[in-house]
Amino acid sequence: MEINQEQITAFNKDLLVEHKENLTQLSRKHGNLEDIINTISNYNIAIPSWALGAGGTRFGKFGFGGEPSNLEQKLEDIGVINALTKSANAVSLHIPWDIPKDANAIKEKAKSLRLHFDAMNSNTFQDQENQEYSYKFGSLCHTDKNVRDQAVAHNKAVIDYGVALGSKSLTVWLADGSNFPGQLNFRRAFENTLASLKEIYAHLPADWKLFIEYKPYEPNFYSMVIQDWGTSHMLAKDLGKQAYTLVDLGHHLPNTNIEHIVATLMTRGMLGGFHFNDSKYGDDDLSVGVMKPYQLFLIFNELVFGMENNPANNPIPAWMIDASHNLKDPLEDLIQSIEAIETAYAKALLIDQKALEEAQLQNDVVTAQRILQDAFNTDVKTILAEARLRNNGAIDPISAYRSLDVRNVLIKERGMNSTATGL
Ligand SMILES: [Mn+2]
Repeated sequence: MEINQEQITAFNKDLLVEHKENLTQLSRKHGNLEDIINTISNYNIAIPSWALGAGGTRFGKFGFGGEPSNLEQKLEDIGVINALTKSANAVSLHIPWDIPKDANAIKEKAKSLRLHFDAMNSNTFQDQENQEYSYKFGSLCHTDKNVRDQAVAHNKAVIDYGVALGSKSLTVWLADGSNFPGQLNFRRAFENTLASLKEIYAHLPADWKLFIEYKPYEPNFYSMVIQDWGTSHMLAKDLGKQAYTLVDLGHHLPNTNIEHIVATLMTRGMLGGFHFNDSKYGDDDLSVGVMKPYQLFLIFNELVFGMENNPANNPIPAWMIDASHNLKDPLEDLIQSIEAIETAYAKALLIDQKALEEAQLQNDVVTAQRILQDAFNTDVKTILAEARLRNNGAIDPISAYRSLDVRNVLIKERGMNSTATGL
């Protein structure tokens, strides 16, 4: 299914007058909003190819109709999200779940939907059919060189797929670790991982980046080889200038001060990628902003400050939604996540940075808190709607999605029992 411009324009028609009134009111209160509207209208977040189907848990998976059953259909679904939000113009591919059989045809398909390929993702956390060696006891860290070689070769192959599609980066997340004390020699596992990563790094084209994602626990519950940002940072530093740390919001122990980590990494130009989701307890992969919107806003405060004050030359992070959709229609869930991300971003852009710095220098704690909370408490829905409108997107994407009856159209096209590859 493809959504055309006439459908969106027709949907917007009824909402236009009220929207313009809201915008006038908001501008009267907050002054010139042009810069913020422009920043939001230029902002895009990659959608991972595994996010378009029903997500599973350890206990079950409940499908819904019309899931995309091949890569072309996944691109079409991202095309729908992008047509409505104008904020999702990239796809992040997972190999081997979504191996492009004909790279040129897939590239053309993406181009026709005005999409491009963001970071590639390798997978050495599962065994694939016909695989010679098992990753049961790790991949890049494994005690057996044969297993490490196989995992390195897989990552190199993922880079090659990405080159063919025009991607410019590889994200490595490892499930490697141990479940029991004594199972793994921490230092040997670290050194093996570094040596394997060096081989992968050597295969990177000169204009590519390597993102190293960390996670404190799960699937291993005693130790993870790349457990935290410090370990990721050490590995990236040892690899070289093209390697960066990737922050996934769900990959932290409860109550970790993630905004502080973001600021620290940006001090050294080491923040390369960012995975959005939300959680109540662990790596819950819930819709972005559904549990801790204030934390997300504080993270964006650091991102905005870091991007505006950037002597360490951080790249613009590779943004991606990394959530799972067990209950909601994934397309609606992704649209909600995009809105939550842009809400936090727009609110962070409203912060009066000069006044905040002044308050900090005066140690005026009360004023500093007020500046943040005033920005957080501003309703920025209208800013987001205006940003979408200027790109010919929908004023209210979820309502547009429902009024166009997208899910039922997809069910008619693909049937009730189609399933997407992924976890
Ligand atoms: Mn992630």
